[in-house]
Amino acid sequence: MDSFTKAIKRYLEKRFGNSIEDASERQIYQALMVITRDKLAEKRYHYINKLKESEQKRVYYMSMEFLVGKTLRNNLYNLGIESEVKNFLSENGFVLDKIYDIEPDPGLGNGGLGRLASCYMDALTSQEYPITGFSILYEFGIFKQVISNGWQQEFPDNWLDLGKYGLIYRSDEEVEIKFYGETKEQWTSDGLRIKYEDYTPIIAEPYDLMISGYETDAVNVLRLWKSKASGGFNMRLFEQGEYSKSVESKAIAESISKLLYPADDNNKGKELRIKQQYFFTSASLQQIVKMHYKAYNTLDNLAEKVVIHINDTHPSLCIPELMRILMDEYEYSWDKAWEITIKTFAYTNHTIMAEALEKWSVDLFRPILPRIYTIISEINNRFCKWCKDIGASVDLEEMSIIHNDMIRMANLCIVSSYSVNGVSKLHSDILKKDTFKSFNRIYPGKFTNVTNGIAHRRWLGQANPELTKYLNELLEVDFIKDLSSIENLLEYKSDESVINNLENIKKIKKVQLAEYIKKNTGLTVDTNSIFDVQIKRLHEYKRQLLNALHIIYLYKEIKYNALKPYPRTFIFSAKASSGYVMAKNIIKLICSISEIIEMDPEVRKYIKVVFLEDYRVSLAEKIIPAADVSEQISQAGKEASGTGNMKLMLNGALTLGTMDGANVEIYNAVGKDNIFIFGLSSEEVSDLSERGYRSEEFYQNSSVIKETIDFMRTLDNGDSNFNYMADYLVSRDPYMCLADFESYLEQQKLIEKTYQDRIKWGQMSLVNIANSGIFSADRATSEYVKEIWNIKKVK
Ligand code: GL4
Repeated sequence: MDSFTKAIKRYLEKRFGNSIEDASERQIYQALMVITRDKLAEKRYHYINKLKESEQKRVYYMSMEFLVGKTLRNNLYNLGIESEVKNFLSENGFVLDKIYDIEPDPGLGNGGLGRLASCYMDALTSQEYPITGFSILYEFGIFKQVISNGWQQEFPDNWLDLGKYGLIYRSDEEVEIKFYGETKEQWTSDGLRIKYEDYTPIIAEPYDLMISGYETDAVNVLRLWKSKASGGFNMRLFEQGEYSKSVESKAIAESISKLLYPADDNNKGKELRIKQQYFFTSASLQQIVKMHYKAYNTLDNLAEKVVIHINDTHPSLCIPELMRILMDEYEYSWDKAWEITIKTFAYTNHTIMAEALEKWSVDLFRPILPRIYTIISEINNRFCKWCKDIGASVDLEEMSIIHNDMIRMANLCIVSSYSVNGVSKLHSDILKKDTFKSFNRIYPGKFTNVTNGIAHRRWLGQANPELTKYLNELLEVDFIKDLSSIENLLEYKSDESVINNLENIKKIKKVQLAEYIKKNTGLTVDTNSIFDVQIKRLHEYKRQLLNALHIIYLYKEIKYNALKPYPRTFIFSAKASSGYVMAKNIIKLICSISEIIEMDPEVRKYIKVVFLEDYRVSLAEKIIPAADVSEQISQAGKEASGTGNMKLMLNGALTLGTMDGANVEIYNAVGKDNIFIFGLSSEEVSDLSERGYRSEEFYQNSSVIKETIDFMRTLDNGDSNFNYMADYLVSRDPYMCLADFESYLEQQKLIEKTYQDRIKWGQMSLVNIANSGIFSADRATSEYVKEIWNIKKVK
């Protein structure tokens, strides 16, 4: 530790010519980032040497997204030096929390899928498993959201400006990626060889982010690739005065890693997206193969020493890329290359939403990646032939990789991986029984489940130090090391003083959040009110609209039926993909409700609506510990798992949810008396869909629905979109908000009643915290380790 503080002083002197007394916060920030990074790099050196010596199997985790969150606090916490650094800084007049605020959130992901990847990197590192993440160094991560007059606006997020200090540039490991051009078959004395001509080369530059683990010597790496033109700018054009042309190819090349696509759960066949996918998978595969060959002098044992995990289909071009490298660069035959390939890949599916299952049109794809296209096409031919040979009565319409001139990436992944998993029990069952049922028939045993998990060290240890400290003292077990031991809390279920202490901690977190709300929105919220929270991407299937409809109902009842409900603060935070019009309309609706209530002194005594802009990891860390109610109200069958549900439970919020995704497992863990469940089940949703859902019938047949929607229309003032949304609900309502409305209302009433019984609520909250152990990412990753990857800790 002494050396750490010395290093800070030395850095300030050398870099800025400043002693710590004269340093600015910004300089302290930079010093802490760089010194922490270098300390981790040093640890990494020892760790990687052990790993190399042991010649053990490693995992490479491919993901288009890693929603890393701020790194500095996480690293100091994991290194166990946070409080010393805090004291050292405070002796010198600095507040560590203010230094943390300077760091931007590396927003290299959209939502759950990206955050899951980061939780897994953290958990695996804490457990000393050898894993390397691969992704793209997006210059602009997920956009910054600003709400203006209720409408979402997007602004670029230039996170590298201050975020770059955490990265290490590895100029020695650049690779070249080839796009366009033509492939020619050539017969040589060694047989058929592929010659690739007239291609456009792009360089991938590697940047490493050190991933620290909790109280461990392990340090893993997230490698992020940045694109750059091969050969820089065109000097001849520049000399001729053609300045903009001279840098054109450079600009095109660099556009590849310019920006993260801000769409979650939908797939638009964009050319740049294909380029991004191939860019990072090719760069990563080339590096993996090169390293492996260097270590073993052969690739025959690749599958024994390497697992490549494909996080959703976005990195699926890894598969044909490995085939290409094996055949075109290392001269393997098709059969031998295929044998290695299908033993190397494992694939996780994260969604069954049809619009999110990636498909590429052959016309778009083939010119960009001609060689890769031929390989996919050959994989498909052989697969279809194999199906016929085994005589399986299989449905090739459903299973063929290329169908109607579209390449179906999920099918490619299933055919080419040895393991396919879903992310909750329900989701994995749907994959087997429905979405991929024919595949499940011909590949018995290939499909499995690993229910998601979360990095509790971040989501409890760091986000809620007050609760962590209290539980540590109370339980006398290191539940941060092993979350399963948190179940000891159950012993205190009848201990009123414990219930009171938990309630007091919740209150502290609510006060902190209320301050943030005041500062950022100007709204004053009552910290004695129920904090009812829905925070996640804005998607119709997640049904923020159902939540809004309930608030409109309460408004009507308070205003016209003298209802005096227990006070509630509805807190929303959500980004909408920039092209998603309906999602933006829902944000506008929520903001309009908030405004109307705020203007009405009669109503605002009871209910308030807060929309916090720019949802991101660091904001989630502020909201989650303060939540009383966790809204997990997706249409059943649509949310593959959810992970926010787990984070909220861990912090003592009670779930109000449908039987969807991991809610089902939360229900099983806490029991029916400690959760609020409503709505149609996923089978009921399917049945109703098949029969033909008509929301208008629900509107006509239920007076409460009718009155609420009719009232909603009266709120329209021309600038708001109440009428528009009312029409939408009555005429379309694709996710069946109206079908579930009454049962949702019933559970909301029960919540209100239960909350007022402070002991009962406290006990329910305690039971939730105590049963959250199984949702640790340590548990989830251990299942990957044992059931899928078969790797060992680095000792
Ligand atoms: C998602 C699912 O929508 C979400 O339910 C799940 O928790 C997450 C991680 O498995 O993956 N799939 C996509 S796409 N985005 C997600 O957040």
